[in-house]
Amino acid sequence: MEFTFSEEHAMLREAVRDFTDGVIRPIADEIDKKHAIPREVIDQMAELGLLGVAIPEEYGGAGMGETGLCVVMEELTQGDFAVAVTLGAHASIGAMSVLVGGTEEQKQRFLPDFATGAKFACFALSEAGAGSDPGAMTTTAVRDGDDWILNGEKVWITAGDIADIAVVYAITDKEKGANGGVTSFLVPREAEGYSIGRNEDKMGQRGSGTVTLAFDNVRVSDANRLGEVGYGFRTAMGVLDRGRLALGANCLGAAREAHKLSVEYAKQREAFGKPIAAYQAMQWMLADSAMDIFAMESMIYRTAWLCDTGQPFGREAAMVKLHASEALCQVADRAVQIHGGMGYSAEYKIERLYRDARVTRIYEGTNEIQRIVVARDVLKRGY
Ligand code: COS
Repeated sequence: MEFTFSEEHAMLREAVRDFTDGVIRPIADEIDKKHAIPREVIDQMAELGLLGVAIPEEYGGAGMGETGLCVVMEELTQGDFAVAVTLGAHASIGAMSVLVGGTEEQKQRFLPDFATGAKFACFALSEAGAGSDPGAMTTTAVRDGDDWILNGEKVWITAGDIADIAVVYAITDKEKGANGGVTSFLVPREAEGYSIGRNEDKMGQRGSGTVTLAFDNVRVSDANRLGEVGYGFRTAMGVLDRGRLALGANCLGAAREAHKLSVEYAKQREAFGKPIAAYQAMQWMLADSAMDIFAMESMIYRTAWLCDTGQPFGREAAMVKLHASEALCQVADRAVQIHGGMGYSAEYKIERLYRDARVTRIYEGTNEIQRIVVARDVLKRGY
């Protein structure tokens, strides 16, 4: 048993850390306030190879697996959650839809452009009436000769504002429902009838675009149907397994940052004539956060190893998502408490970290859904 990162993964971490410190940290506050990530940041991440970090080398990516993607997510999120989650929309669930559900021809056609960032992808599954229960979606795709005609509306689509290609999940057989009745399509943004709605005004992660995508008689070639007809739900679930794992790594990064700032503050801030770090009340909070971070890290990288070695990891990914998001919210809450009034002021990073953390218990499948995934698997496969 070994608990070390490979040399490649260690070098990747160093490179992303330098990028985060040099490029993202200095503008993170501005990204939050202006609700926008400068395009150059995305382009620089593409130049660094981060957009294709988990795409296999044979398709033009870095071939560093989910472990590599988790390393990238953990480091980037320490600088800014919105930047990391934007990368995730593309690298973790958008492009991954092709890797998980695409044919060999589609992998060769789409992944090289996704790897370089020549094309940016997003993942369009949720609808206003179908969030936790995506099988209840109403977006339809109807066959018309060599094409499909898509109609419907997707909501809460991260990076839908900048994506060149949306992976859209649609009903192709209403009778069959989720299992067998959903198919996914690669839809280019220039397609006629494709429109991008307003950017959601969110509590946190405000720099990332969260938009509605509407499809009004959008014609999509059958060549852009992702995998088999009726396999869309399975593809979505397989992709979300990866998305949940990568989100865990986001939570780890954010928790590390909140904890680091808390330790520094507790050592420097004085009350009753000594640093507050000298008081047991503070020490217990710091100890609990350190423990949470250790547990997150252990779960995340063990699950990434399961994925990268081709073993089942869906249950573990759901546990990672559930645990890491709950733990992050606890760590962020303690960080505010340790910082006192400073933690509540928008002038300090802790306030943003606290706001950014809250949605992690909701998106990528609510934590209530994660418990269902875990419980079903426990009852099916045992432990
Ligand atoms: N990997 C691959 N295939 C999977 C899968 C997985 N992890 N989980 C389910 N499937 C497939 C199976 O093939 C299953 O068919 P079988 O019963 O033959 O095995 C089929 O999908 C249907 O699965 P299930 O019956 O479990 O579907 P449900 O409608 O009951 O939904 C939950 C299950 C609730 C777990 C699912 O709808 C879910 O994850 N919801 C949350 C969605 C979400 O995360 N949304 C946020 C997206 S924003 S990025």
